[in-house]
Amino acid sequence: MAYDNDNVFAKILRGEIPNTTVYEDESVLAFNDIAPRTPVHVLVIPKRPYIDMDDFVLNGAPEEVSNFFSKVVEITHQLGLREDGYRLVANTGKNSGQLVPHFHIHIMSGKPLGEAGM
Ligand code: D5M
Repeated sequence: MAYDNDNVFAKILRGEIPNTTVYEDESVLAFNDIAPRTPVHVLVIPKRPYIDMDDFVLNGAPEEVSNFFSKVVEITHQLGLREDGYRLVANTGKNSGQLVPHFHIHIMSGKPLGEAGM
């Protein structure tokens, strides 16, 4: 499957669609989910084009992958989530219901989330 340059997160990265940025550096962008399902619902994406978690982990450079996950944790700290905790979700492929084909991690928190699901 080829990366779709017209997906919504590609448009956000090109500045064609606005977003509410909570963190940005040369390789990572984090912004609020447009339809938050929890009081804190932030999406973290690599700036380079990967379709999903599988694509990212298998085809990204090892330092790029480890840097990304370090940034995700850094962002949870920046958001003040360490003490009460948070959930990370990375929908991957058809069965997951992944809607946007640019790899992203959902950071969800702000209330007790229960056992599973989103
Ligand atoms: O989740 C894709 C997520 O992306 C979903 O929670 C809505 C969110 N989304 C869609 N469009 C936008 C924009 N424009 N800004 C912010 N968030 C957005 P998935 O894991 O693919 O199901």
